[in-house]
Amino acid sequence: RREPVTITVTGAAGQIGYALLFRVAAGAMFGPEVPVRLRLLEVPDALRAAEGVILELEDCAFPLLAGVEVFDDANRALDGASVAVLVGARPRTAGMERSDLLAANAGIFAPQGRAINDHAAEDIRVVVVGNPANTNALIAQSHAPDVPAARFSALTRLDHNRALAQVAKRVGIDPGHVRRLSIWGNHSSTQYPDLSNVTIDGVAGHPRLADETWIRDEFIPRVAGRGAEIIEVRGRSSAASAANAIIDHVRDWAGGTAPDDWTSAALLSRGEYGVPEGIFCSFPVVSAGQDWQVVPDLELDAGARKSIAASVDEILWERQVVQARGLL
Ligand code: NAX
Repeated sequence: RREPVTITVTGAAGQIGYALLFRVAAGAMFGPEVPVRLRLLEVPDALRAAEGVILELEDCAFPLLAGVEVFDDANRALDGASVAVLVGARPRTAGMERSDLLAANAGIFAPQGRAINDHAAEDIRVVVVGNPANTNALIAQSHAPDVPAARFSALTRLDHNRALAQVAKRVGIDPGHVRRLSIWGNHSSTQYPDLSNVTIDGVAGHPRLADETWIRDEFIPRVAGRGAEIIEVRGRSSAASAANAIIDHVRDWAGGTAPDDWTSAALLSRGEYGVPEGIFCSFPVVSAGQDWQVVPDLELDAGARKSIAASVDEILWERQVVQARGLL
């Protein structure tokens, strides 16, 4: 048996936390050989609810769960963390401006970034889930100057998985046959799900995926609007599918992506594909078990460039709001 991996989850008493923690404790992130130690972070008002989740984790008698503790202090929760899943965020409430939402979240992600800088393990990997995820990731990363920027990411794997599922349905196969799909831009309704490189069983150019009208009027709005659709149908926002995407993201980052495939994650841009430096943007990415790498040299036609630019503009606007308020 190997040494336990320390995983910090914030917002642990929330609905994503409830869908995530039991699977992580069962070994879904690091496999059946690797014990996990969970450190949970919650706001004081939700500590008791988080303690209830811990009681249930205990009652599962998971053989891989080497320990679980809850804190209301980010420095302690992130102490020794090799993985930080930052889920807890300030939700948008009625009458709240988007700019106020950005500012409220900066107040959460700045101290968490500092806590990661000062207390996390050498091999820390951070995935920001709480919305607005791209900008929250930028705030956390910018408060962790001693941690390589490549250790920070924001989650767009749920968008990626949603898109894989829609493609599989369209073609009439299982999602496991679909590869090389890309989510570009912001984790928001402006994202650009890109089918131009998709292969089905290794073959590009499937005729059912070449229908521009379907892509524009059905596929893209379906994927970009899926979060809203889930709320409308289920009555609550996505939780189990978000937890599943978090597990896929960390598993592929630490364990590596499949040789003939890639996935999507939002990373700090270094200017790839003309995306301005210094914002978190979703790209097609691979991992060999170390850092994420943006897939190089993909062809983007004029329409794709325009769609990506529109989403990038939204990320730039978000950055400008937090910058103007002195939060970066
Ligand atoms: P919930 O409201 O069920 O849970 C959030 C939890 O975070 C609450 O228990 C709250 O007490 C806690 N929290 C708030 N501030 C905190 C802080 N400063 N430190 C620690 N904990 C704190 O929301 P849930 O449905 O779990 O969603 C959480 C976040 O994920 C939301 O921001 C949501 O928008 C975002 N999502 C992001 C997705 C993505 O793909 N990137 C998809 C799913 C989800 O919508």
